[in-house]
Amino acid sequence: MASHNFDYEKLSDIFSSEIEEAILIRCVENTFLDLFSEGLMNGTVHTCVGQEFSAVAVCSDLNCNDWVTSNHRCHGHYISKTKDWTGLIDELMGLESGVCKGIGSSQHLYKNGFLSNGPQGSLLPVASGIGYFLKKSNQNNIVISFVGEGTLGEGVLYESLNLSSILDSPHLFVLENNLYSQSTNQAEAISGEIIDRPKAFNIQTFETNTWDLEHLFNTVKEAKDFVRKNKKPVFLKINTYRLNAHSKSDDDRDADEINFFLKKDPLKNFLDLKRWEDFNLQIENNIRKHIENSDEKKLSFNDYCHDQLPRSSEINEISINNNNERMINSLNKAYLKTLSEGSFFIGEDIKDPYGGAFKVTKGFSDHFPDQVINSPISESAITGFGIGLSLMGNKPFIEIMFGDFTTHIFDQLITNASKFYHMYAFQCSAPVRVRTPMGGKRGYGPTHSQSLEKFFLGIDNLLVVALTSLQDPSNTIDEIQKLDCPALVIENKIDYGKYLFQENEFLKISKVDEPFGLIHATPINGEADISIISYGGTAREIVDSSLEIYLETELSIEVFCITALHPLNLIPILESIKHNNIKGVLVIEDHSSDFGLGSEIIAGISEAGIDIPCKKIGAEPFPIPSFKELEDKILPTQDFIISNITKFKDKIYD
Ligand SMILES: Cc1ncc(C[n+]2csc(CCOP(=O)(O)OP(=O)(O)O)c2C)c(N)n1
Repeated sequence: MASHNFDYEKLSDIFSSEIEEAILIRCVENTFLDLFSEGLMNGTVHTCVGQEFSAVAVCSDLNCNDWVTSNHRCHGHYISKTKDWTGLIDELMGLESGVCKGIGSSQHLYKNGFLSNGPQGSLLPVASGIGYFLKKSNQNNIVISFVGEGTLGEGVLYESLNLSSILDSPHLFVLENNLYSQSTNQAEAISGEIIDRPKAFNIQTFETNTWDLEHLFNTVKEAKDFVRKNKKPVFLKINTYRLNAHSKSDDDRDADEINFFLKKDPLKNFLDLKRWEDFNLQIENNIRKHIENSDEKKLSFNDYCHDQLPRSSEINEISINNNNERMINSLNKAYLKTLSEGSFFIGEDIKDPYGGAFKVTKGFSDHFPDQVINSPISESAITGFGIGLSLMGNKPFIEIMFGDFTTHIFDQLITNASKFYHMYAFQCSAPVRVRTPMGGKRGYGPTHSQSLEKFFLGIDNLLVVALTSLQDPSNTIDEIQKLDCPALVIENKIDYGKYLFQENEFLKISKVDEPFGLIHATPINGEADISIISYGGTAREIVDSSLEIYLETELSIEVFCITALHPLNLIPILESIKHNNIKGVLVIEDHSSDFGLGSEIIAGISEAGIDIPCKKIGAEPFPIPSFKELEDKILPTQDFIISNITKFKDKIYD
């Protein structure tokens, strides 16, 4: 529609406060470009010049408890939702007075129900979870997610549309269609009609643009009212155009095309009027004064460098007395307790009567029907959804049916859960818990038998815990629930059916190092020759095999079973090895041993100056075959362990 069709004088009266906000956004964006070109800012910036009225229409009149998630082009959304333009400027200038103390800068903002992140689409399932929580807590609030049309290429967007639709999350998806994804014209990236996509999920759609302001404001209001009233998702497509480069100066678009949109830009047309020209100057002046008077203070290294992971330094041995029950029952009871404390459980096929592929969640939905959600096969989205719930104060458990499928959740754990605490300057936490069974020895073959934990070890601010039937898991799960960091909780398929360990005539076990309790199995008679370090179901197998190991190798073993794989506290193990005259250390892992936990442990022993033979063994480095004879040769079985210890013995007594 050509610009002369609109009466900008008349529109000035109808939308005066909205125009003021749009001018403020444009001035702030232009200031950022100036500061960058003067070398006064670090990193990058994506301005929304040309798109401002989208932000103003969607965010300017929200309730304070409504939520907004956004992407890399988030400044306009942020200003409209929070009105905090000074905090935004300070943030991009890297100042402690910035909304996230200068840590997040342009793309990573968090304040009063607003959050943005750079990786496209990653916050959509988080928003879905936030919306669901708002609805469940009977709040008449909604959540809004902004994406660009380029993000239609991301799978998690469709998982999120589906999840929000199925669960009736009051979630407004706003697609800002500016025709380009960075340098790519949408004709090259998008097939079919955009608006048909949400319709396939039975989601109500609306469409408008940033040139016809009356249509824009009316349509946006209708869309928001629909979400609020019906507690259902809506998809709103806003056609628009960015007048600046994608980020600072990268623009290959046709100059005639840019000029065409410049002429019809409503803000440019308003700024041609004296009234708005004056207002613009006043805002520019305010911004300049703010920058001139800004406090130069920056966050210190010491104030930044702390995380939420449990670190213990006390060595404290307590004996373990397990009930005579199966691991699966103790797990079931321990998790049931967290339900009684309010946690949500989300996963595929977890509701009764099925109760989960391995039956860990049996009985949960019967007892707590409102807290147990059967999900679609959408591991990435349900993890994001759980992160959304966790931002709202819940400590939910997400079940990934087989550990193998944790490959799908990598992005949510790294991009969102593990980072939120730091990148949003300690203003929020994402205590989501992902629980999953790892491991083979059940013939499930190459994609249902893996132990993938090594890929998650060392992710900053992510707790990784491996449960084991050597001890009742309830205490560990209680401890996890006290923490505010995200956690990956590894169960083990072959461990589920075992009875919790009862002291045998050969080994006694105790717990060292609260709170998670490194488990120490020591020979009842006499001292150990070698230490074996392992975790999870494999540690249980080693402890069960201790007599056979002794009879075959004539070596007396002690076993350390590590519960917290990350953060790894080696101090009690190192102290014990030093003081008990241990002659060698063998680390046994479920996965192939290259670049894994064993490498870390042996590095720790070496760094501590303990000069004894060490060896790591694990699965052979090939996909795990299904048929038993070959699976037994690939995974660390009792025979394999005994033959390795025999070889290791020669090395020790060389
Ligand atoms: C997962 C992911 N892949 C790639 C990028 C790099 N990137 C940043 S912005 C962008 C274009 C996004 O286009 P669109 O979603 O249409 O939003 P617009 O920039 O047009 O506002 C790309 C590819 C990213 N941030 N995240």
